[in-house]
Amino acid sequence: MSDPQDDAPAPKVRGRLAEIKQGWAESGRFLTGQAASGEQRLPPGQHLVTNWPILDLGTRPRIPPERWQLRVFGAVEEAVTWDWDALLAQPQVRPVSDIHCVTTWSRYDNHWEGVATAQVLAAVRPKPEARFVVLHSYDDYTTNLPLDDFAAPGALLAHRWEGEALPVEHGGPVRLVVPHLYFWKSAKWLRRIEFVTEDRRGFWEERGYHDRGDPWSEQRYSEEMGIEEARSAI
Ligand SMILES: Nc1nc2c(c(=O)[nH]1)N[C@H]1C(S)=C(S)[C@@H](COP(=O)(O)O)O[C@H]1N2
Ligand SMILES: [Mo]
Repeated sequence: MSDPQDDAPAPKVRGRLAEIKQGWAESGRFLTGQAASGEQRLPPGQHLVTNWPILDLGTRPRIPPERWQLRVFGAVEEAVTWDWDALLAQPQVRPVSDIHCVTTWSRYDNHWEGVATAQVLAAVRPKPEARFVVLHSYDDYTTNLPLDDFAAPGALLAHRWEGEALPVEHGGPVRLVVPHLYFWKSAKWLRRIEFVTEDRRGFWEERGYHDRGDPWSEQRYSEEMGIEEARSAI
């Protein structure tokens, strides 16, 4: 099945916040250079918040659940398209996890509900050569993940948060949640999941964010930028 958006150009950075964040990526803002120590729950350079900030490119697509569809395709044995009913017909999980955003806020104990990414793998059966996943969203945002990170325990396609339908501004009807990586990897308004054999950078990864984004080793920005250069730019 071909999707008319497959060759769509990169979305415009519309919001002021997105512009500011792109500037931060370019200047290496928020790099502390500290290493994460042992048992601490808060990754280095992060501070705790109790609200839930909203971050995106400034376009918040409103997709009613009855019009929402997810295409899962690429290097898989069996591509599938799930509509809302098909998503709800999958086994549901209710993990609790912390959010760590590259802009330095973290939010503890988020109660999610949805479909484990492991269940997505079981449905499509990635080919042996599939090594990365590209997420495509309804706002044309993209982000990339190694297959192992996508499939990690705790990762899910979330449609509920704290017992309520996931709010539109946080990516409803359905978003990805990959709690062990910075939150830019958790695509909101999820539309397509593409399994690929070679890594392909997404929206922020192309603009100076780290390819993997592990908060515990402060993988905020691309190594190509150089940590000294990044720090001296703060
Ligand atoms: N589709 C889409 N997903 C996205 C983004 C976006 O702009 N579009 N922004 C990312 C970034 S940078 C962050 S920090 C989180 C923010 O999620 P929140 O607004 O629910 O806190 O969403 C991520 N997922
Ligand atoms: Mo972010």
